[in-house]
Amino acid sequence: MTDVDLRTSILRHLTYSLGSDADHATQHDWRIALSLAVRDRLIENWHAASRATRAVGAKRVYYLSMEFLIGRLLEDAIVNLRLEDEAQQALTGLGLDPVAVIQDEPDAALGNGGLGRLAACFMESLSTLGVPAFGYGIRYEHGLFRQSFEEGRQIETAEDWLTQYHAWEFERRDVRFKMCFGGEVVEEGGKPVWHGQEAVMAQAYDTPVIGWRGRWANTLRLWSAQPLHGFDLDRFNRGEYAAAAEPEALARTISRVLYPDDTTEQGKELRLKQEYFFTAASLRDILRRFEAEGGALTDLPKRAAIQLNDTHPAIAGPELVRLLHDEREMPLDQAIATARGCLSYTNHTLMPEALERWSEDLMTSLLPRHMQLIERIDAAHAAEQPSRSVSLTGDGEVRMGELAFVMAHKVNGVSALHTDLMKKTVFAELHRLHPDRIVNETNGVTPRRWLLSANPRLSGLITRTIGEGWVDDLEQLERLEPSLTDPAFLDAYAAAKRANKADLADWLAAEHGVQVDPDAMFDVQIKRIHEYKRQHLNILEAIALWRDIKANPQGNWVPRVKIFAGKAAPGYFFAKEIIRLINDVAAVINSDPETNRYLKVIFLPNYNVSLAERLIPASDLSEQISTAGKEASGTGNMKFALNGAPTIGTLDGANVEIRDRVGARNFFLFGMTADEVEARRAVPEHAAQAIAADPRLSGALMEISRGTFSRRDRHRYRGVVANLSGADYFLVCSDFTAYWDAQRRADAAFADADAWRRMAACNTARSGWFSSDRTIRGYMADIWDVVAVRSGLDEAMQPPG
Ligand code: CJB
Repeated sequence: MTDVDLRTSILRHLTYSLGSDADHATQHDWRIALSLAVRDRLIENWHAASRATRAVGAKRVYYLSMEFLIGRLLEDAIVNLRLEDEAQQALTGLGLDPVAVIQDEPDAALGNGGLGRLAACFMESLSTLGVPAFGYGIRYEHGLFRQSFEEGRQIETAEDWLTQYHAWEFERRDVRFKMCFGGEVVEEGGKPVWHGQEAVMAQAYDTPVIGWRGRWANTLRLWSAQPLHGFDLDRFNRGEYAAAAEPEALARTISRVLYPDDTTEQGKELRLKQEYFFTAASLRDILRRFEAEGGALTDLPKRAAIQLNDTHPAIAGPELVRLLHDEREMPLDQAIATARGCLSYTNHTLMPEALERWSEDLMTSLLPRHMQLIERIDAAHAAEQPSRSVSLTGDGEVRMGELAFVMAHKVNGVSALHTDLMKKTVFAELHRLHPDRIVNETNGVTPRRWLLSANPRLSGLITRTIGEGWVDDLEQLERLEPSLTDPAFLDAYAAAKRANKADLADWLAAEHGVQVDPDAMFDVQIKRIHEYKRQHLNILEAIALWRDIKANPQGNWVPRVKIFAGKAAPGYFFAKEIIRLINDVAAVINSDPETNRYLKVIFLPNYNVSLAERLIPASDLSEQISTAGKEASGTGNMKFALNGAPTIGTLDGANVEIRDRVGARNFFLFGMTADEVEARRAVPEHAAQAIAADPRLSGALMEISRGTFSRRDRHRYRGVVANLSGADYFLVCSDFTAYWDAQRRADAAFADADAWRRMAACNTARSGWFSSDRTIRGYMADIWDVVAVRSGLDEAMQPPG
């Protein structure tokens, strides 16, 4: 149906795909009809991309990830296919509100945070660059939980995006594999053979991922767990109604829910099952494709680059060895070398609690053959080391980080600082043994979603100023540099930001009943709630500022709106206390008539990709205030800089590289460095010292202690205060004074409107390097050894639309 205009196509889908008509259609019907009409426009290029890949026998990238935080897909497709105007006209012509139709789509929240969103940006960049790629993951029935607040507390409810018809996926009934767990390994004909005990079917669902201008599309293939045999009719006929459905329910459990833990490993059996389930199904699919195309198995590394996104798919090492050695009779050493030639591993955190370890008992009972192979791999690796200092197992556990490292030909960190710390800390020994294995690939974000689509006012201005080339060559933003001294450009830049802020203020009033002044500074911290990210440092500063304003209400205060959003892992008590504290503080401060012209605090519920798209273009100040050495990279920091919100931040993760690029004068730096953090922790009573030295800090803590924010429950935050004034592992108190000072520098800078808009525009002009297109080019050259296929084939493909 690509031969007709979009309006006709929408109406046809409404009639023939949905069985509805214009008089009765709901918003949902219109949204699905539009989605199908847009989808029609990309299918031919999607097929052409796989034909072109097969025709040249190209090497493919396989990105294995437990999480793909893709958000809404309709607007992304419309933007990448350049259908904005046509869609707008078609919808308004049909009497519909385009924004409402687009926003009717639920977010696909198949991820927790940065790691999953990075995978989604990478998929889009791979398609934009025309690199043949598959993303492999799990089709969770329930993505990340929905968050609401009850008396300030986080309440979690199940997310159910799949209860609505999902217009973007195709079930592939011909792509399904039987996956086994448990059982035993027996010798048969002189070979070990694994007889699994429990089995489920991995069923593939494909979603096309369209690149910029629709020239290329790759596939996101998500596995759903299904029973081998459906419903048990015999049991049903015997009257055992619930039992008849049991096998189905059990099998489906594997792809039922996304684990809501971010950077904390829980060691749950179901989690290991999920990891093995999607990894093994993906490898089987990769081998099936390779074998169908023909070639010697030892050539697999020439045709398949398999990226492990964190350790979650690290079982790929032993599984690929098993498929090659046990099932295809490749000698063990050769199988290990072949697997290593394909595999590479990205580390996303140095936090010890995030590095996965599985008990050997659990591994042996669930994956007995893999446990044997891990021991063989370990022995082969030990034989290479003079001191035999590194082992894949120990204390009854299998170390997945070490396993991934040993089975990968390249291991990468996600920012320069993080990669450096990897070499010095968690992987120091392995780095000594394999000095060429660790490389750095600083993260990036896709400019199509995070600038072009999320911020049409700013992207329109940029395009009017330097043309449209920046969209897939983001470093062209440098060409804005001469305009940074052009008052007309800066006026237009400031007007775009002001209009975005006014939209946000309207939305806050309409949806959340809070009034904010669009001329106040919008100071935004949005990310997972975690002690290392230090939302509590931010709220302590808010309390101190409130007290200062109260002490001098006639002062020359710079009005601020502090906006927070983010979810805490349901089992992470302290993070949930931070959420409650922020909500409690907001309630008191926002209702204080003496101060609320100057200071408001808002915690928006249910942070997700769509909320980020709404907030970032309307932000003035980006809070990136983690304890140095803890945030591997950050990617929100890049989105803010690109959208003209200068950072207040520590020298952590990619902040370091952002500051290098935007310039020290356009970045509010504060706090200890990673080295200083280590030294400071060793100082006895460091928190007490810091509190004694800063009356604002002690005043803010005292205010919490005396119950100002505790409603009827005076001791509510006793634990929080005890933590901060005691061990204070994340050094909130020790960094407080420097943070306060940096905030006042930000106030002074904001008060000079001309200087501020130049600073904001500088951030945009100098953030072009943080495109995920650049990151993917780095992986292609340093890790995958793949080339784009698109070039030269564009002509042969269908032009979009
Ligand atoms: N990260 O989101 C997660 N989950 C984890 O389990 C471990 C790390 C984040 O990954 C991002 C992408 O690399 C980083 O930018 C971020 O610093 C890190 O916390």
